[in-house]
Amino acid sequence: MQQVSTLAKVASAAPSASLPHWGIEEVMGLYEMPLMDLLWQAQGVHRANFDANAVQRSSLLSVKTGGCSEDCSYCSQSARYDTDTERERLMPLDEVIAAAKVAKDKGASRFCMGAAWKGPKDSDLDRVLDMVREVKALGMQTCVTLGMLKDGQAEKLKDAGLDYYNHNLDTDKDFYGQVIKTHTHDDRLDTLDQVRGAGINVCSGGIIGMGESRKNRAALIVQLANLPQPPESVPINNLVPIPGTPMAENPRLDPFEFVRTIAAARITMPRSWVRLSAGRQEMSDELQAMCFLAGANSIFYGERLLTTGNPDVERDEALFARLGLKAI
Ligand code: SAM
Ligand code: DTB
Ligand code: SF4
Repeated sequence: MQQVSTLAKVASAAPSASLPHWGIEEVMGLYEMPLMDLLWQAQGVHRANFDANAVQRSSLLSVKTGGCSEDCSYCSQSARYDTDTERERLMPLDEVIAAAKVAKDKGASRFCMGAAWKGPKDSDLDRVLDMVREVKALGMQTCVTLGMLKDGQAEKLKDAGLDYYNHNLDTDKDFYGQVIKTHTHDDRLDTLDQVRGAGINVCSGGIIGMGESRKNRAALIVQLANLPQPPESVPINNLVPIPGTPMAENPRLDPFEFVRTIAAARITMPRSWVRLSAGRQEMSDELQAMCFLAGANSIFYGERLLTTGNPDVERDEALFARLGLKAI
């Protein structure tokens, strides 16, 4: 019975159909499928909605680093943990533009600027608005991730030309309090509402490998897929364990569980870009290829994420060539 209803939903993932509501048991059912069947199903959904050989590339820049008031247990930038990350003030505009030009020349289509804030002060937001305008003027898509937004801030970002706002649900609502105590899952949802209301594309996903259960992972996927409108972009991050944080010694997740999470995101959010995000540096080329087969069609591109490393451009170019992937 379970299998029948899931298959019907997958069939309804055709580009023109309205999107169904997902239940936790159904998504658990996806996770429990034999891996080859799951990949087959995910690949079918992927091909019905996207060019299966095209991968979008976004470059990241940390424009304000460290010293964050929040206590996210995975994060190198929280002021509460003794990590190697050096604090840096909000970057001058010219340095941001220079970095965006380099990213564009290397082949990134989107430039994402991240700030270690609980949320931006209006005076800081004004400086970020200039960054958005100038990056947009280079002909790149723009994305920022600045934390929680107050009334009116999303509209200002929209007016400056922002294409995407990244704000991850990060983990299942039921597990959230074990990872973060300084704000709530509902706070995150409020900001997503503001972003959506301002007409900005939503980028929202999560991190796995934080000690959550499979059911927590499935619940995160359900919570993302059942948003009033699914995010246009869904980053799936594998925990990068950061020395000094409470998650420094977390055991590594089975890589196939990561692949299953990508497939579950692809099947439940058929028209969203699913991004194979943090943790790629530690992945083999073969594991990354399996993630693309599971329906990932976007990556972070360039040597750095925010404070940690990412595969270098030469390695990614070689991987794209070996797999016959085209960059978009
Ligand atoms: N402060 C803002 C916020 O929390 O939304 C923006 C920056 S925050 C670093 C952006 C996202 O990076 C987090 O929501 C989390 O999903 C991801 N992230 C941070 N540290 C990570 C880590 N060690 N491993 C994997 N993902 C991580
Ligand atoms: C997202 O989901 N992953 C990116 C981006 N959005 C901002 C950040 C990953 C950060 C990994 C750890 C670090 O470099 O500090
Ligand atoms: Fe701050 Fe964002 Fe890191 Fe949380 S994830 S500590 S809000 S920078």
